[in-house]
Parts: sequence; C-alpha cells; structure tokens
Amino acid sequence: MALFSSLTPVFVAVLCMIVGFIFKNSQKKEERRSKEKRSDEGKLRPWVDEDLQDDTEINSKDNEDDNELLETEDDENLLHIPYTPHQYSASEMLERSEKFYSLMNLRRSVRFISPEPVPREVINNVISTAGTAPSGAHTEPWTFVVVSDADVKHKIREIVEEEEEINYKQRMGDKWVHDLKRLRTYWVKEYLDIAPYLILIFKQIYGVHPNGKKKTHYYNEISVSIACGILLAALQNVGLVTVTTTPLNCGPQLRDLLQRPANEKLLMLLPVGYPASDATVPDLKRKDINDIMVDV
Ligand code: IYR
Repeated sequence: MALFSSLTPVFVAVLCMIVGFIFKNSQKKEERRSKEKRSDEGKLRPWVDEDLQDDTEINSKDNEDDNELLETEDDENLLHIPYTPHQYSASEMLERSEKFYSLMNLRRSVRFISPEPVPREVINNVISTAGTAPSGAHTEPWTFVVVSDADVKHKIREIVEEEEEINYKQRMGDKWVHDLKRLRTYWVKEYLDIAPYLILIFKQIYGVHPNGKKKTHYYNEISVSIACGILLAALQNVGLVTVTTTPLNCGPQLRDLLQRPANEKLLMLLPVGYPASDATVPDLKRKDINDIMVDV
C-alpha cells in the first residue's frame, strides 16, 4: 500500500503526459483536416480569385491595430442634421420610375467600343456619382483608377489577355466556357486598347488611420459593388457603354502596374466609351418582374 501511494504521483504524471499527447495529436489532425479541406475547395473551385476574398470578419478579429476605437472625440461630436429632400407627388414618382426603368433597361454589356474621345469632366462626374454609394460605417473603401494613356492601356491588355487565355483554357472549365459561347466572349479583348478610358475599381480591404494604424473597412466588397452599380447607372445616364469585367487572377499584376498599395484589390475593370457604330449585342431577354419579385 505504501509502495502504491508513493508511486501515485508518478502514475498521475504519466497519465497526464499520455492525455496531453493524445490531445495534441488530435489537434494536429484537426488542423491537417481543415487545411486539406481548404486546399480541396481550391481544387474544386479553381476559378475563385484568391486575391478577392473579402476578409473583413477575419481581419476585424485578428487585427490588433484596429482594436482601439476610432478617434473618439470627432466621432462623438459628429452632428446629426435634418434631412428633408424634395418629395415628389405620386404621379411624378410614377413618371420618374418609368423613365428611369426605360433608361436602365436599354443598358447592355457592350464589347465594341468606339475610340472617339469622351469629355474627361463627364468621367469625373460619373465617378463622383459612384462615390455617393453607401459603405460600411461610411468608410468609402474604393479607389477608381482612370486610365487614358495608350501605353498603360496596352500593358493592361497584355496582362489581361495572358491571364484570360489561361482562364478560358484551364481555370474556368468546360462548362463555364460552354455557357459563355453564346455571348461570344474570348480572351482577346481589343476594347482594352480602343476604349478611350479604362476604369479599374479597387476595393480597399482596410484603410489607414491618420496615426498610421490599420482601419477596418466593414463589408468592403459589398460597398464597392454597390458603387460599381451606381457607376454603371451613371454611365448609362450619359449614353456611354461598358462591359463589367472581372479579370480572374489579374489583380496583383494590375495593382503593381498601376502602383496601387497592397490594401487595394481589383474588383472590376470597365472599358468606357461610346458604342462603336457597328456594335452588336446578344439578343438576350430579361426576366419578367413576376420571376424576380416575391410578394409577402
Ligand atoms: N472574364 C472572362 C469570362 C467571362 C465571364 C463571365 I461570368 C461573363 O459573363 C463573360 C465573360 C471574360 O471577360 O472574357
């Protein structure tokens, strides 16, 4: 009995080591399993643009820098002011809604763009309009890069075509390429040289406080996507055309070319101009309102 009780601490220590070993091993296995799962997802979805993950939630937990609250004095003193925009009568509303719908219903993705110059002021105004979009915590997480220089446009074309050829031949897969056939899209994109302007829209996945610390950009991808939608409407409003392109895997190279910082990720590339005189579009139909709306 005495022998047994003197061995108890040794026995407990050995037991602890065994339990600890088993626990560590199972943790390692779990880590390996989730790593494998992630890389499997990557293999299953080779077309997912790795550069484009919206990691607001992940970052906001990990981001030590941003755990301190925003400059509180300014924020606490932010005035809330009356908002009394003009109210239209019911008939005016109806007329305006019909007119706006008719205008927007004429919008098409146009891949044949005229080289005819477009007034720069108009481009500035449509971008100001896009910048009126709502954004998470009013962080305005967007950068609009306007390219008109022929050499830069050509370099963009070279980068995009090189990657798009790989996308079409390897990353997108047969089904996707087949689904696009009727739209007659290819990796060759003349409009990148021809359009008077290329607008590259970057989402800022975080910002920088005046004191140099990182600032969380909540819902940055949704915010910038809304801004892109407003930009498309503003272009339509002035009779310009574009095609929404999201060049898969070109982000880092285009960011380097345009000397944008690491917190900016390319979300969309819009060639902008007047439609070419011989432009064509596929004869697509839109869904009826009853197919897109549900009344509850
Ligand atoms: N990004 C490619 C492929 C493409 C993808 C979709 I989804 C389209 O609606 C059209 C094209 C390209 O721009 O050619």
